[in-house]
Amino acid sequence: MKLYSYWRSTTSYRVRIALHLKGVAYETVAVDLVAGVQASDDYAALNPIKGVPTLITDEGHVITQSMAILDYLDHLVPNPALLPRDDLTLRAQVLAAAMVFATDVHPVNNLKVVKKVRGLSDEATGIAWMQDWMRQGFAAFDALIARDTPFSFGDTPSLADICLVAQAYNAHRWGVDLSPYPRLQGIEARCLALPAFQAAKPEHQKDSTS
Ligand SMILES: N[C@@H](CCC(=O)N[C@@H](CS)C(=O)NCC(=O)O)C(=O)O
Repeated sequence: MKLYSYWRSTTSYRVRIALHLKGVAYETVAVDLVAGVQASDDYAALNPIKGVPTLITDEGHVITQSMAILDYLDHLVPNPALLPRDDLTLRAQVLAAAMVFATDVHPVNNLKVVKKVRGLSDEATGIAWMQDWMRQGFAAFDALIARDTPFSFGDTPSLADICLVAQAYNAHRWGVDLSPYPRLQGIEARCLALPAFQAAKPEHQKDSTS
């Protein structure tokens, strides 16, 4: 498979984790978001909303939207499962926690949105904007997950953990203190101890400039 990805993109990070967890071989095509490559005609023809990631399947099909790609991968390679299959309530709860980051935090903190906020105000306001949405998201996620499991909902990482780890990367990047959420810090550490999460880390990508 081919993954159009940017090393620091949290949505790309989510998909990289899943590809590694499921042992799917892929090649990375780096999309330089800082240079604006996502808005080029060639890339927009693949991904009309002009964001990463985009997955090209082995059959040559194009899949956009990180959550749709994760769903595809979870069905293509069922084990390890990213979402519970038998317990429908638990499945919805895991999905709901993941969506705190995927649909409440990420969209308002996306590069193009923060650029607009900065344009209307200044750099410091843009950073405070991101920090505020992240803090609200971490507090909500912390309240939604199970209380006494190694990962957010069980003994193995789920979609919720994938979204948490990617969002936590952005929190570290933008100076959001996670110490008010010791459970989330513990889960992040347990995830990052796993080879799949290590391989997917932004700083381990070939387009990393860190
Ligand atoms: N909802 C989309 C969002 C994709 C997206 O916009 N990703 C960010 C990087 S995390 C991006 O490419 N931003 C480009 C921009 O804002 O110009 C997804 O989950 O795939």
